[in-house]
Amino acid sequence: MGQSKHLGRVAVVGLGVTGRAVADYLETQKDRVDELVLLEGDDKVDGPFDLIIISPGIAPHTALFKSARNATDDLISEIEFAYRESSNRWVAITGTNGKTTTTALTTHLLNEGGQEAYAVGNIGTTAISQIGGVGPDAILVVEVSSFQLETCRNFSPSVAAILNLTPDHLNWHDTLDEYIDAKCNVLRNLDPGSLVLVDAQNEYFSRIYEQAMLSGALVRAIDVARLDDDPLPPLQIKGVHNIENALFAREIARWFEVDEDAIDAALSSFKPVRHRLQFAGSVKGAHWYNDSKATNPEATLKALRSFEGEDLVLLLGGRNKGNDMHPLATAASQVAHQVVVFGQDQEEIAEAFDDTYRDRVHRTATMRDALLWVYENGEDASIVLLSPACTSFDEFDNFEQRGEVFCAFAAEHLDAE
Ligand code: UMA
Repeated sequence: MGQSKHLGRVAVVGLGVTGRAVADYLETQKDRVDELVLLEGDDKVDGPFDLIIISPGIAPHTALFKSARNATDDLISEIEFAYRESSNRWVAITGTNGKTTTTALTTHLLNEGGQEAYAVGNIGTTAISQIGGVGPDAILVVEVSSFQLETCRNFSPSVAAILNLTPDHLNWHDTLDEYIDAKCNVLRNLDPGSLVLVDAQNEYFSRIYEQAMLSGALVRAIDVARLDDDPLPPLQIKGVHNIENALFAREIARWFEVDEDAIDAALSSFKPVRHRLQFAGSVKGAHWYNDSKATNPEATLKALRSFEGEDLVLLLGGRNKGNDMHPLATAASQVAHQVVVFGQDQEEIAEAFDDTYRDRVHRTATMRDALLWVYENGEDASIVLLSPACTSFDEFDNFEQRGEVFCAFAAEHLDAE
């Protein structure tokens, strides 16, 4: 806990949510900083620096990242920096999908169980902006992305949960191996008394389990197949993946000694996170769901699995992050009867769906057009699902805005009660 350590010459690279929060924090620590340099975009880092805090969106293969690496011996993420600056206990939640819900749910269970806990990290609130205002016993529950883990060095959470892992972000990490390694970075510095939770159903389970065992911490496998032995109370969040999320969150709450009654009550009172299979209302007899947070095919697939047996129209598209859409197209055909593809990469996506769907693939220029198309042509559907499998940046500022537009459209056309 180096709260009073002299920081020397410091650079903050990337000035989005992360960079600005770090810069604000450093402003409050002026006596520990000799010089503060803020950089982004086409800038190059010209060192040497004692410390560089780099934003998660800047990938290791970029010139900016490489120049930062050459300019210091201490290139770290904002999570690592916040960890060094705080003396709190941390719970790290990582994985490909389900991180945000599990982070929010874990925080809810701890708070309802009488503990002071905060949800931080990739979920949207930076850790560094919170550490000054929390009590000494507070628990920081951090949703941590592979981008952030790549530049963690000493980060040692009390609990590390690795939810499912599937190929994602391969335009940021060079290979799947690197992606898995970055996720396993969360295990690197664990104390023997800490807890690791891994997903027993995951494709890469044995590899992750092995690494977890090497960490020396206590390792537990979370297995949704054994739910009958230890059932959950009724949940407001939908889908098998949310059962998995709830099992992880419950195990973490138990580890912090929240009592069973409080856990059950909190599991039942937890409401879905916005933009994550969020019910937006009934329009012309169909239930409309906003799953705008699904920015990769695996997340979309998970959403689809929640609706097996329904007559579903799937809305997807936007800007693809380099993912192969063929496996999604094949799997989707079990659930989605029609597909509306929109946005920048619609050609590539629609082609992947054409083989299985033929004339049941419809193309529209934008998501807004897709909504109108469904409204006019989707009469037979019981479910309308926006789960884009792509980022939103071709049409919107972010996935939140995309989801809000979807919900606003549904709200305007709601069936009478
Ligand atoms: N920038 C460059 N060069 C680059 C890339 C970015 O200069 O090559 C600059 C941009 O000009 C901009 C800044 O860096 O000024 C943007 O930083 P950023 O892209 O790292 O994003 P932040 O605004 O700092 O938000 C980040 C996370 N974003 C990413 O990891 C891409 C947010 O997660 C997170 O909520 C926030 O920190 C707080 O921790 C979003 C996300 O999309 C939700 N995450 C990915 C995901 O969930 O799939 C990992």
